[in-house]
Amino acid sequence: MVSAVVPTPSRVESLAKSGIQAIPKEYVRPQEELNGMGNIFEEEKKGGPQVPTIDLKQIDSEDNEIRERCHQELKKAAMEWGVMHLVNHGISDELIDRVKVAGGTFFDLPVEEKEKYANDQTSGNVQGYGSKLANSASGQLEWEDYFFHCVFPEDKHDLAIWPKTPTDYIPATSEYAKQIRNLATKILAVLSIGLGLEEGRLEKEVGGMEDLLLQMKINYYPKCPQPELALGVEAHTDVSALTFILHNMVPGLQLFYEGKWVTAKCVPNSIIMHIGDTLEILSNGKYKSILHRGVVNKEKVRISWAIFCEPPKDKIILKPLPETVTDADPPRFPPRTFAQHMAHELFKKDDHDAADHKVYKKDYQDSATEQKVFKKDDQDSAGKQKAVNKDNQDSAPEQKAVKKDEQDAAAEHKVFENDNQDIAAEESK
Ligand SMILES: O=C(O)CCC(=O)C(=O)O
Ligand SMILES: [Fe+2]
Repeated sequence: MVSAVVPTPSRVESLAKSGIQAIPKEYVRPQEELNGMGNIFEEEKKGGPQVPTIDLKQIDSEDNEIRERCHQELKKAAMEWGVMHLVNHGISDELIDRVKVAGGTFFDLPVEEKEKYANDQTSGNVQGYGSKLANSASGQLEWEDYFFHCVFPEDKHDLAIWPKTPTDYIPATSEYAKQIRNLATKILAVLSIGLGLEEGRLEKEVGGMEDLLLQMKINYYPKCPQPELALGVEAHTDVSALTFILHNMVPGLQLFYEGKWVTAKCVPNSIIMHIGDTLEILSNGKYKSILHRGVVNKEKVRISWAIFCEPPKDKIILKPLPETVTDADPPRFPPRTFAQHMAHELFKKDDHDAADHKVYKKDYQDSATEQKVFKKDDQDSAGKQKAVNKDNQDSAPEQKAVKKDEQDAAAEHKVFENDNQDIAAEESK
């Protein structure tokens, strides 16, 4: 007997290539999330506040005044926006082109070839080729496929799971990761000085050369027949210390700045850098981790290459550094390991209590009350932890994978996938 059930392609690329004119309902975001989502090419041209561009040419200048000016600009952007375009970052255009060609060539392979690298989220392994699976919290999906793997340090990356085609993928991506790692050290030094700390302090606080883990996520956003209804990556903050992003010059990144979605322009030869939650916590909120999302379009495939620089999951307790705390500015964040922080982000997402959603919204929009917010979070967290554990036991495989991922540093993007559908919903209320 022929089954009447047509299997839904699990890859967004296959769905996009099937010629559908309307996207399946799982990809249609709730109305509240769709505010400010006009045509991304039009949005990119708009005036108004712009993501700052920081020129790093003088980051190491021997001239104190010139060096200082560069450091001040970086610090200001980290405090006001928490995201910036870095230019003259010291990584050659040739190497960046190789990374983009390698990732692009891999994604040009037929889906069946890429499936050989498919991850197994049901067993908690998110490394490899994947797409978001429906989760019990919302059943909502994202209009993207991705490739996710650890790229640094070398003793923690598993070359066996990296794409073998094209042959330049491994050399180009490894070399780029090494250079990003060195750039991270320089940036962390400037941000340390910006807080009045010794220049090596933040580097040490996030794990140093041995323990800071760099994970690459190549986001592949196929053309979408109804881009005004979908999101490539839903609204989230990065949990990392720093994130570095390349893209193929197709607009799509939006930042939630001063209550409005701002579209990042495509700046040639730049690397986008985000301050993540880890540095926001260590600096007691002085450096910002900005809410952002990925928007899709009808005309062009978009690809971005994000490298998340993450502290080790259990070794370090993240909390505001004593030097960033005063009587007038007490700790805004309770002590948590990185794994606990990721789990906490996850429950904020999973919690259907309307009052808690308001608290979440306040986290991002009202720094004056942030302190109270976290106090309340802490009082509630014991109860919530139970709720989440239970959720994970009886819900879809993906959520189980996420639970397991709390023990697995590869989890970061799972948190993205789960944590923020509700923030965007909240902010538009
Ligand atoms: O595609 C982008 O520009 C952003 C993707 C992103 O935010 C992420 O992967 O965390
Ligand atoms: Fe992100």
